[in-house]
Amino acid sequence: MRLSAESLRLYAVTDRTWLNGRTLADCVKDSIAGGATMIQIREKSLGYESFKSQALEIQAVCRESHIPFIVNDDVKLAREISADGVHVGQDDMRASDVRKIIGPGKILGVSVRNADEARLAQSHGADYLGAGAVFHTGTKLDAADVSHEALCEICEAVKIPVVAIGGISAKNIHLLAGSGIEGVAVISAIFAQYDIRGAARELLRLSEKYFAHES
Ligand code: TZP
Ligand code: MG
Repeated sequence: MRLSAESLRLYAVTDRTWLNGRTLADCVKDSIAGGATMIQIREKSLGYESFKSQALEIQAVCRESHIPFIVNDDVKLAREISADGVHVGQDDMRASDVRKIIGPGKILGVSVRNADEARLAQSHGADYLGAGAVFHTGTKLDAADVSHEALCEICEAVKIPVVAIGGISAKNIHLLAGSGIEGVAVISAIFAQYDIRGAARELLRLSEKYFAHES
């Protein structure tokens, strides 16, 4: 599946912390019903087999909705189950090595914190970048801060699309307007909500308002 700017408008990244009796697949379905445009499975506490079975369930949900399904960190699993793509951080496998493993037709996302990392990731074959944390987040405790200025520099430095991540909610998303991002990647503002569908709907509305532009 090809990556479009629209796919990056509301990138929902999973976290099983707030399931409250719901299944992850149901939460993902709700997020898509609300308007999530791309899904990443990111589950740091699951062993390989559980991660794989969750990934297969979420992949089926994404296929039904025709939206890209991305696996966090685990490049081999992404290849094994033929996910639409994989997302790696600066401490994971090098983007150029990931690209060799997944091939040219898959989506490769890379987390970056500054313009140098952004340029390097682009030259290593990244299709999109995740830049953050742009706001304070309780979800990733070791996240580095990316200032508004640094976010603008990242967007300026590369031709590939950039999404912001970290502490983004309906209350602060407007502060990212004008930075050059194509959309937002969100965990708790969707998956920690009781009304996942409503939360996603409002975030998509705001993301389209601030980041959809003729390109
Ligand atoms: N990378 C940088 S911040 C972050 C990740 C994975 C966590 C984002 O979670 P939330 O709940 O949207 O702040
Ligand atoms: Mg990682």
